[in-house]
Amino acid sequence: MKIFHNPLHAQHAGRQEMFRGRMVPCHEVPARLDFVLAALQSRPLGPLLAPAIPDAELHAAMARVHRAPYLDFLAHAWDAWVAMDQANAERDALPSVWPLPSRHGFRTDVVPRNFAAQLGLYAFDAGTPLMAGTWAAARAGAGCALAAAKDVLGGARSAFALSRPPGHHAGPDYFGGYCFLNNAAIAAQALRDGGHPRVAVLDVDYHHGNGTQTIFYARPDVLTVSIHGDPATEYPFFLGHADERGAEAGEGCNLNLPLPRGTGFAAWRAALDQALNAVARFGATALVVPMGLDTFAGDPISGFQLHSTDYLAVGQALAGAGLPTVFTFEGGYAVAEVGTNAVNLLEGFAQAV
Ligand code: Q9C
Ligand code: ZN
Repeated sequence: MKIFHNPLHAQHAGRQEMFRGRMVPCHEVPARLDFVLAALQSRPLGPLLAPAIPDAELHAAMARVHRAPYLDFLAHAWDAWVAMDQANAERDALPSVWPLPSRHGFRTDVVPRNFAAQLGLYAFDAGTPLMAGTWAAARAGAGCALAAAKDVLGGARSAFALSRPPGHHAGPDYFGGYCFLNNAAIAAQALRDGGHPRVAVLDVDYHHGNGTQTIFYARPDVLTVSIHGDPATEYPFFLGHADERGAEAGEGCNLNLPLPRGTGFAAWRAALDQALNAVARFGATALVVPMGLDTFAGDPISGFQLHSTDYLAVGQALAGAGLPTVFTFEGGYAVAEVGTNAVNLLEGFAQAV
């Protein structure tokens, strides 16, 4: 399994996120990726590559799943933030005002000139700081996802896009949940465009993959499945319920499997079987796994009870789908354990193949 890692990831290093009225240290830190690299050093799964995708090709792939005005906003966000006030150069950008989209007549069709208001138009939380290197890091990360998809299109059984910031909360034109560009969606769309007629996304992060669901919600050619903490109590709260089944031509092509906080491996594993059955019934010819390790019992912001050895079994079960598979790196905030857990999952997959 080739591992496409993002050499620019550390340029995205948020200092603080807003949590319940206070600023707290960011959970989504560069060390997360370094721990995965360290675990891969002692248990190599394949060559480590830094992808170099030509700019035009990368932009075209991002534009397949994100709207042009949003990509343009991200490309210029840091400069616009500093232009508001030179003192902003010392602080990360976070929104503090929102338009309550689709409620009470707030306008989202007019992009405000005020940049703080633009942040609120394009972000859905105040926990996702944007800084000078965010665009470079996120874009290089999308390059990892695209490179992994191309490797699988070239015949590889699997590939891993080892990148941060993560992606599965980012939608067609918004960021949030520590995510800016939806790497899993970019990979899934690249697999479609490369000739796979039906692609499945099976999201195993603790949090609902709201961005990926939304991007493909009306599409019959991409199945999105997510196993996650029940949004009644867990982030992202406003999407991820079991009755969201897809829309229009995509009716029946979204499956949410919310589980209560506190869920242990036996019940989680049963949900994974349900998810894999849906993937098989759909007739997918390729699979994308947004791989979050925040289902781990020791995760500081999540509520499932998986243990490190369980991830070997998760990888083995995923391999049982028998599909060419792209893995993207999503959440997992027990920083010292995230490398072991990620490599356990991937090793379980690789050894089962
Ligand atoms: N103080 C991913 O796992 N809210 N994103 C956390 C904790 C945001 C998680 C609040 C969680 C986002 C990719
Ligand atoms: Zn998560």
